[in-house]
Amino acid sequence: MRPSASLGAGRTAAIVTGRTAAIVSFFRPRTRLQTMSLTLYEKVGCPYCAKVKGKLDELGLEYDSKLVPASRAERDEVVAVSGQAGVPVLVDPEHGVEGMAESADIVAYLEATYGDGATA
Ligand SMILES: N[C@@H](CCC(=O)N[C@@H](CS)C(=O)NCC(=O)O)C(=O)O
Repeated sequence: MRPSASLGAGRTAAIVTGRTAAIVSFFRPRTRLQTMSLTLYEKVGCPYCAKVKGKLDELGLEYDSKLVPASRAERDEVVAVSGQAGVPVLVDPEHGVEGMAESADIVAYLEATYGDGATA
């Protein structure tokens, strides 16, 4: 008797189902279609920015990176979009996000908007 012959029908079905699910998952797009680009204001060596970039990469999202000046006094552009000088700040015109600050909020937003369970 071959080893596989000793498996019950249910077990065999589970294996087939598991493989099918894996194949379906492989071909399913990881991300939703982006028609307008995301912009991330960031600073070199910024750990909060790295956290957001990790999420963008995980979700396979393309984005434009804008490095802010080291001096807070010179960050006119990021202040104009977000009302404050800290980074990271995300802009997502497609969803009306003009300048979202706070890395935790940005990560949660990206997951909710572009993650597997996205409804937006
Ligand atoms: N709670 C904020 C902290 C962000 C933060 O402290 N960012 C730093 C850069 S890593 C910053 O903007 N510092 C002010 C500065 O660069 O002058 C977040 O999680 O986004």
